[in-house]
Amino acid sequence: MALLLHLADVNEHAWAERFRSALGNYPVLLRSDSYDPDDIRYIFAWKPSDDAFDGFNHLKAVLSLGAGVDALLQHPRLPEGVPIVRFVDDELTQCMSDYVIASVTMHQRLFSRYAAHQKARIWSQLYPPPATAISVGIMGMGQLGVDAARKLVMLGFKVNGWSRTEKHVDGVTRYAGDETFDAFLGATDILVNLLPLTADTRGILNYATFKKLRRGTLIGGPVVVNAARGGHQKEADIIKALEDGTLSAASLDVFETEPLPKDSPLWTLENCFVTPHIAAISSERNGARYFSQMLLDHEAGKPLRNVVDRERGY
Ligand code: NDP
Ligand code: OXD
Repeated sequence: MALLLHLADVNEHAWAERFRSALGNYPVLLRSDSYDPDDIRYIFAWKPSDDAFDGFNHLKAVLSLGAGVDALLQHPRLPEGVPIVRFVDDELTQCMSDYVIASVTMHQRLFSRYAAHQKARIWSQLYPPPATAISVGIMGMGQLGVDAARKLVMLGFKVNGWSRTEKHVDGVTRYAGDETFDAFLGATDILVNLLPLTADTRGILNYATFKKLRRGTLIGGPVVVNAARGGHQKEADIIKALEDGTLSAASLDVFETEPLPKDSPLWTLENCFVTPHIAAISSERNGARYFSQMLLDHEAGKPLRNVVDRERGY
């Protein structure tokens, strides 16, 4: 019995050390170690290569370092029938809410305009509307969306939440299903994307979507904040919307191609705020603790938690 780590572009050794101290005698292996594939019961994965799961016939679960599992679900040889457990963590949720609140309040206070004015030495007193006049629409009312929604309500914003099924959150206006999408957009000044990337949600941040957002409340026009996946956004459409005023600004943490190519116009558009996919990263300390406890519980006969629904795609 053993746990195998299969991690790309993160510090595999640091994760292994954390897992070893949390798992005690339970073996933790790296791909560079020698082992019998039949001994591997769990694979802890991040951006696994195409052959990552080949030859492992006794897997009990795949553990996803990321909260989002879109890349894992698109893996060409993901073993059928093996449960996938995703990362759910209070600190990660807090970090995402921090990012959302920072972005929303920045746009509500028109800081992107003032940054441009400062550069041009323009003294122009635009009075931002109060938070209570602004509607934030959150797409995706799951682990992350609900927390961000609650915190924005506490700050005084009007909050709309859109999900697949109805979600009740105090102070949040609910919208559920495709048939409510246009009404949700029409009641939203600042659109925040916290959806999982699935066949249904790919490309949802497009020009037609932006055109349906509410105008007239936020000076300059509506704003988009994407902290979920680059596959949700059509970057050509975002650029067009930022240039023609359909959107007054955007905050983007994720991109169609990551790292964002050097020649992308998104880098230099004055009303576009780029961060390098850091809205909420999985901490080694919490991740190793969470998955180690899950693994030990499962070995003791308890059910796995936060198992991904492969059919639904999240
Ligand atoms: P959850 O699975 O907890 O929540 C997903 C939400 O999206 C649910 O409310 C679900 O509806 C809703 N949803 C799914 N499909 C649709 C649809 N077709 N139409 C309307 N609503 C839909 O996910 P999390 O909140 O944990 O995470 C969301 C995403 O955030 C992740 O998948 C990941 O891509 C991204 N992420 C980004 C990070 C970053 O650093 N940038 C860090 C961590 C996560 P319902 O409630 O009805 O099921
Ligand atoms: C995640 C991410 O899905 O970091 O956890 O994007």
